[in-house]
Amino acid sequence: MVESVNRLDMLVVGAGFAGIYQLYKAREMGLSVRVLEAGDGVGGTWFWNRYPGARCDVESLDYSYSFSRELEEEWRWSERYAPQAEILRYIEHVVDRFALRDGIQLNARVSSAVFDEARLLWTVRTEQGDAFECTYLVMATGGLSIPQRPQLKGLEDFQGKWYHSAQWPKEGVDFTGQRVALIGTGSSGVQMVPVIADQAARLTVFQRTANFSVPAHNVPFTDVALAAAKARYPDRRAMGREAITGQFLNANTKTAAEMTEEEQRAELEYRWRGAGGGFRMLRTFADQMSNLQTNKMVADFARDRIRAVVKDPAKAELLCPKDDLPFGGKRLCVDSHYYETFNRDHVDIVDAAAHPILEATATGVRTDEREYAVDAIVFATGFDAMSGALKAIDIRGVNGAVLRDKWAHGPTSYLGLGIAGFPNMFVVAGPGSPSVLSNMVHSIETHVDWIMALLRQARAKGVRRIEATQAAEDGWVRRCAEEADKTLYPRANSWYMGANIPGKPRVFMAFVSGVPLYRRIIEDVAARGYDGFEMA
Ligand code: NA7
Repeated sequence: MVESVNRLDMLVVGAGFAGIYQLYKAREMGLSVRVLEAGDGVGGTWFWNRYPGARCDVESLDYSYSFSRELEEEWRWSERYAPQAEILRYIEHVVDRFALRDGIQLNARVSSAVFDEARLLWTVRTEQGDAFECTYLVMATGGLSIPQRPQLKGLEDFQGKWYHSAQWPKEGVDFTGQRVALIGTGSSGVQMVPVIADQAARLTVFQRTANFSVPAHNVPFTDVALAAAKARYPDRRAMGREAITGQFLNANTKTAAEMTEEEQRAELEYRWRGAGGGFRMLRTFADQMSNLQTNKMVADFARDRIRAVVKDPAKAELLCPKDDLPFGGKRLCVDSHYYETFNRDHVDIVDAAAHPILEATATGVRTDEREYAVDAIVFATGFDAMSGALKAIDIRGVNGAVLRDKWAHGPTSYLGLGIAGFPNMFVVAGPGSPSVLSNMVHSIETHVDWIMALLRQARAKGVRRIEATQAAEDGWVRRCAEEADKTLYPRANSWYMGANIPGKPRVFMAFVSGVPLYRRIIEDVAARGYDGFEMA
């Protein structure tokens, strides 16, 4: 049988925020382009993560595309923090509004991508048996798209139902009257707890590490508030661009030492409640992610709030993060009534560090202490973050070099955008960039715009092969490590460090020094004619 191969200028892997914008921009430039998407719908993260309470913890006005003023004007966000279903509707709207649907192939999980040096083409294959050839390959595969679940002995014998937060059934799950075990207290678990508690007869939360969570202060938008916010949209976007996380958080520019105790207290209070909320707490003091003493001040404040809310002192102590975890070292959780939920009689917390879950039984889960009889098990146990999605694909570059092998000791790249040995392949919002520490949509737009400018210039100059040099990549990897080492981030066993996956190399995978500095760096590279890239 002769295999039919589709030839395109560009293939994009993934139809989340990144892939959709990449498609839009590639079409604008007149490229023939297709997006391959594993799911049977668009939306990426927002397609898969349908668990109860799922919402974005970056404010909706920021966590949205900025490329179209009309889109900004016409879309109506209902709340300060948008729920999953609304974000998915927004993405669907964007796809229709910009007539992108015919460029997206669903149910197409990419299994391999192989570079042909002689023809300067990538051959991309899907698990479903399709094959494509393309000049440019853009990996828009997401930082949190490979769900991670502990290999729980006996799960196959469990007679109830079990779920993973990122593989949630489309039809939803009704836990009414059920006894539910929830494993994991990262952002997903923290969002789920209050909602499942409303339905379940009993909710037992298995916590291995207590993380910090701050109140979202989520509110519905009134028409007046939304109109006022939209009138200032360009300013808001401009301030976001200059903010370290790509969203305006009213960062305090003073270190703790530059403030009186009274001022410190007022700053902490402002960020915890009222006009604050959410990630503003990460910007309480300019030095909170570099100075242990300052960080401890924020951490102690947060622990005091937990103790003030949770009435049972034993539960409160368990929910308080330990001293060795810096505030913000693991990604900060943003919640709506998480701690309050533990005041409900039918909600309990189990110390899964002291008493690890050993196995599932036919009727529940067993720790080294006792068995918990449950009807359902919910895994909110996270992802093989950042490098997982690219390592899941068999990517082979120059001379058959395998990306998985190259990344055996941790992901490496130049600027997070290009990888030596893998010409004409670009990564959007991947490791080596600040994206996972930022407003992801902002970082995605920055990356795609940069890639398109590079391709425009390459085409104008007749360049057919673009490849990061090994020296440039080595320099960038060093720089990322040096920047991270100036901070408290590497102290935490976070998914930023790969620490949540047994055996995964322990390296800090993001560029930690913020969106504005990163943008200046990549713009300077462009201005110097893309130094660090070989263009032939
Ligand atoms: P996270 O943040 O990686 O959280 C996963 C949680 O699951 C975390 O509390 C883990 O504990 C826990 N976990 C993982 N494996 C186990 C086992 N075997 N036993 C007990 N507990 C376990 O994933 P999320 O989905 O919540 O959030 C991911 C990102 O999505 C989030 O950061 C936002 O960016 C949005 P640990 O801390 O490793 O001890």
